[in-house]
Amino acid sequence: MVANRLPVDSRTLPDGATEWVTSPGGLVTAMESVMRTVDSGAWVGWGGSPGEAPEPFEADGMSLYPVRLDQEDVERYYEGFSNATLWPLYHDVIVDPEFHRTWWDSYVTANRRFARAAGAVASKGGTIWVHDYQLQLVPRMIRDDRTDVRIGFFNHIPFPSVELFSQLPKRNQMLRGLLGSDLVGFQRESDAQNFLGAVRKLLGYQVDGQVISVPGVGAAPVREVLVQTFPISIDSEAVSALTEDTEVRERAAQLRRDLGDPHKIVLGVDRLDYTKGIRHRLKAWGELLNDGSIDPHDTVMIQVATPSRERVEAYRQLRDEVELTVGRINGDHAPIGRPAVSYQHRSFDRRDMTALFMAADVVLVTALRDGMNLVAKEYVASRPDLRGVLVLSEFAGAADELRAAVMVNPHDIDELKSAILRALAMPEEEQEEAMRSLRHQVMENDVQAWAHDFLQHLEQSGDPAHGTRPTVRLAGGDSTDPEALDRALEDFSDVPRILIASDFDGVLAPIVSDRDAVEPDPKALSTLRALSELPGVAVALVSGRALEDLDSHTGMPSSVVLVGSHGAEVGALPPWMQSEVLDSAALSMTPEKEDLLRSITENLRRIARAHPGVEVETKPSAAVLHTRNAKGRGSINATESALEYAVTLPDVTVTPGKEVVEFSVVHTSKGAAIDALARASAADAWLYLGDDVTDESVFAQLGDRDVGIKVGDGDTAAGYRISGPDQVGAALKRLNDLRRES
Ligand code: ADQ
Repeated sequence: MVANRLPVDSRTLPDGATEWVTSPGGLVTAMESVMRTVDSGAWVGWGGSPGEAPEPFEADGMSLYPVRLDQEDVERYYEGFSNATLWPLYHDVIVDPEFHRTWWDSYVTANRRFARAAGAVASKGGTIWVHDYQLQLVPRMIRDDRTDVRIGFFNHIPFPSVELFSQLPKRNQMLRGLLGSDLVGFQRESDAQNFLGAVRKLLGYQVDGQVISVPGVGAAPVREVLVQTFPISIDSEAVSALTEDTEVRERAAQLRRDLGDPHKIVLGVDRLDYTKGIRHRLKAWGELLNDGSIDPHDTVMIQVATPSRERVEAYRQLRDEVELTVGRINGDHAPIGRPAVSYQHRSFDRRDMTALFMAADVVLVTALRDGMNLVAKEYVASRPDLRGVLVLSEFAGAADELRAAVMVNPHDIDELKSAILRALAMPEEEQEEAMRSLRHQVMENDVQAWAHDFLQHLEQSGDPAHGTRPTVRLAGGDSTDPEALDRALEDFSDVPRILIASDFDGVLAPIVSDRDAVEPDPKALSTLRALSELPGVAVALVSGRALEDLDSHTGMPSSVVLVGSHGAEVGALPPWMQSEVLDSAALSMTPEKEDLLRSITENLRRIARAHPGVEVETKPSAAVLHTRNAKGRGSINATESALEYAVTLPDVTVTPGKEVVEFSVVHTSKGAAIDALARASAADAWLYLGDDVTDESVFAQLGDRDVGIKVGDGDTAAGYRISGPDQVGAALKRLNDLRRES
C-alpha cells in the first residue's frame, strides 16, 4: 500500500520518545481493516511530521515504511501542489487553484521518493496499490523500474471534466503517471468517464470501452490499462457492532441530556474543508432560525468540524468564516445555557463518533463535491434501529448508491432548507423504510468487499504470465558471468545455420545527442561483415532509424541485411534468403497506407509550421514529429496538437517518445522482423544484441537455442548482459573466432 499518509501519526512525547497514534481521515478509516487481512502487507507513507523518517516498524500487525518529507516538501508538495492546486481543481474549482512551478518540482521529487520506497519494499511479482491524488506520478515511476509488479491506483477524490483538467499545467505528465498502472480505479462512473475522456483527448491514446491502449516506447508492446469504478465503503459491521456496546449507548444518551434533551438533534460531521458545503449548511440553518421554521429550544444542530490543512490559506479563511457564522447564529438564537449550533473543532474517537450518530435524528451531508463521503455511510451503519434521516448532496459520490436518502442540491439554499424541514418532520415509518434500504446498501457493500473487488480486478488485469509483458530474465543491474556468456557463444557457434542480428544505436555505436554525428565502432562493423561471409551465417542490423539513414551510417555490404524503422523497412536480401517470407509479413505498405501516410505527413507539417523549430521526418511507413529544437512552449504545444490529431486516427500506431511523436501506418516490431528474418534465412537459432526497450520485443521470443544479449542496464528478457557498446566488439570477435574454428 502506498499512500501519502501512514495509518498512524508520530507524536513526540515530553521525554523525546516517539509515540504512534492512529491518524484520522477517510482513507485510513477504509484501509486499516483491509490491511489486517493480508499476510505480508506493507504500508509506505509519510508519518505526519517533517524531517528525517523513522526506521520501518510494525504497528497493529502491519509493516510500516515511513517516507521522509522535509518542511519544504510539506509546503510545496503537500500543502501546495496537492492541496492548493490539485484538490480545488479536482473539486470543480470551488476555490481557485494556484499553480506554481516550484510546487510541481517538489511534487515530482516527493512522488519519486514514494515510488522508490515502494519499489524497494515490494516483493518480486508483488502487488502495489497506490492511493490518491497526491501520488499520481508514482505508478509510472514504479513501472519504469519494476516490470515484474502489478500496479493499481485508486483515486479517492473526483476526477474533473476534461475542460477543467486541461487547466492543469503538466496535465499530460499527470495522465502518463497514472497510466503506469494496470488498473485505475475511481469512485463514480462520471470520474472514470472524465479520465477516459482526458486520455483520449489529451494523449490521443486509443480507448476501447474501459480499456486504454498505452503505446510502448518505440516498438515495445502496447500495454492495456483497465479503468473501472469501485465505490469505497466503510467497515460496516464494526460500526454497527459498536452500537450494541452499552457504554457507547450511554454516551449517546448522555449527549442528548447534555444538550438539554432537545426534541431533535441535527448533525454535521466533516473535515473543515470548503468542499463539504459547511457554509451552505449554516446559511440554511441560520435562515430557518431567522424565519422561525425551527425553534432553537427544541432543535439543536451539532457541527463537528475536524481541523484540516490549517496552513493552507483557503482553509484558514474557511475556518474564520464558519466560526464567525456559528458565533452569529448562537448570538442571535441560542437560549441561555444551550447552543443553537454546538460547534466542535477537534477529533473524536470512533466510539464518540458512533454515539453522535446514534443521537442524531438527522445527518446533513451537503458536500459541493465529494469523492464518496464516508460520513453518510457511517451514519447509516450506526442506525440498526432504523431511525434517523440522511440528507445527502447529489454531488457526493455516495449519492449514486444511497438512493433512499433525502437528496439535495446544496447550492440551492431554499431546497436545502425544505429538505431539512422534511427530514425533521419525517414520520417514523417513512424513516424506517428509507433506512432499511440504505442499510441494505451499506451493510452488503463494505470496505472489505471494496478492497477485495479492486485487488481481484488488479490481479486479472496485470497478470504478467498472461499479459503482454515479457518475462524479466535479468533484473536492473544483474550482471552476467563472462564464462557463462562464453559457453553460450560456444554452443551457439556450433549450430549449423545461424542468424546474428544487432541493434545499431547504443550497441554498435555509443548514443550521442546529435543523431547524425553517430560514430559506430569500426571493429564491430568489420567483424559483422566478416561473419556475413561465412557459410550458414546470416547477419542483420535492426534499427529504429529509417533504412536509408542506417545504410549511410554503416556502409554494410549486400551480404548484411538492413532493417529500418523498427522492422517496417527491410533492405535488399542476399540471393539465398527466401524473400517471400518477408513479403508476406505484415510489414509491407499498401496503396491505402501510402495515402494515409501522405495525409498524416501533411498534417504534421502544418503543426510544425505553427511552431518554429519543430520538424517532421518522413520514413517509408511513418512520419515523425521532432520537437527537440522548438522555442519556448512550442515543444509542448506542438506535441499536444499532434496527440489531439492522433485521436482521429484509429489505425495508426502513435508512439510518443522523448520530444518526438511517431505515427506509423505499419504495425510491426523488431521482434516480428527477427522472426521473419530467421525464417527467411532458415536459421536454426539466432543471436541478438540490443540495448533499449524496443529490443525487448526480440528478447521476448527467445527460444532454447537462441542467445539474447542486453547491452547496458535495465530489466530485460535477454539471458545475458554486457556492460556497454565498448564490449560488443569483443563479443562479436569471439563469436567470429569460434565459428571459424568449428
Ligand atoms: P475525506 O475528505 O476525509 O475523504 P470522508 O469520506 O467524509 O472525507 O471521510 C472522513 C472520515 O473522517 C470519516 O470516517 C469520518 O468519520 C472521520 N471524521 C470526520 N471528522 C472527524 C472527527 N472530528 N473526529 C474523528 N473522525 C472524524 C476522502 C474523500 C472522500 C472519500 C474518502 C474515502 O474526500 O470523498 O469518501 O476519502 O475514499
